[in-house]
Amino acid sequence: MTQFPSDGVRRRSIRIFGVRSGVGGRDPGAVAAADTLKAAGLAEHLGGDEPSVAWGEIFRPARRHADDPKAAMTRLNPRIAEAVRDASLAGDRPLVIGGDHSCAVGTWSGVHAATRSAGPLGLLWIDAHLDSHTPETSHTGLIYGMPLAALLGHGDAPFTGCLHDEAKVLPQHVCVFGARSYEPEERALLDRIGVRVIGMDEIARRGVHDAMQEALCVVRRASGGFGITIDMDALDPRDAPGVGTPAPGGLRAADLVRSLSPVGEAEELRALEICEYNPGRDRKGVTQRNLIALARAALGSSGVVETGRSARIAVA
Ligand SMILES: [Mn+2]
Repeated sequence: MTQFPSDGVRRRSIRIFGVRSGVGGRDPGAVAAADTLKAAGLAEHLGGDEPSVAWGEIFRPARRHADDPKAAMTRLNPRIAEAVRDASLAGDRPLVIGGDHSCAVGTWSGVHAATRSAGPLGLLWIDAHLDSHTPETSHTGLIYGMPLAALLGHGDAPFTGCLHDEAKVLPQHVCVFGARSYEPEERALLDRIGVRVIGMDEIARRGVHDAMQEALCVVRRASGGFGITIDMDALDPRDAPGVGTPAPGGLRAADLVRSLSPVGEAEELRALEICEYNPGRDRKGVTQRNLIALARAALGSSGVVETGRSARIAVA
């Protein structure tokens, strides 16, 4: 097992990977997210002297698979997974920028490969949707609706078997947060295997902070550390118009930033993934700004040179 710095002052470096692909969804606009964020200075927004932040590879599917999403992601996900695994093993904290959410199979298979000797991995899935269809239950066949099921071991072999032929996360260590738009079949799968789903109706009743406390408890029960994947459509369309599949009635950005800020101090956070940002649909850069704020909150970046654990995120 890799030993990570635990002195409470030095932070792991952040390695950013991009996925230049929207092939898994209905609207391919997420293909432009990584390049747009790189040009907008995402690394600089996250940086300072600590943590150090650097871009790694930006992956893209082979052109010959442009019309075959399953073939495209069958080839691409293991490449993402290997890069994420290697960065994790080197002691870095990967930040993966999708792409549509089908790249989550690669991201979390990679983190799993790096941490499986330490124990199971927890996963917080922040999303308007459940992404838990299998090819048998999907109404559309679109693979961006399937990655969570695949990571739980349900679905097509090329996805469930990415790097290791085993489930990458266990139901008791997964929490879906912010869901409000899904089909009964995918909810039935998650209910049957025992995944905690905290939907928007419950969040509205309890408050974001209280609900997030429970979600973090669920994923932190896993002894191998935990990860967070954020689908930008989890946010209310007022705060994230730049997504391919908007769903009204979502999380307000400031609430989510505030509730994720304590995570920035968590040494057990293995990786962060942010998907489905569609720059072509953004309005006045609001989605991009909120994406950067979420990444800074979850990764504990102050954007200025830090002096240890005292740095905090300023929430507007
Ligand atoms: Mn999603």
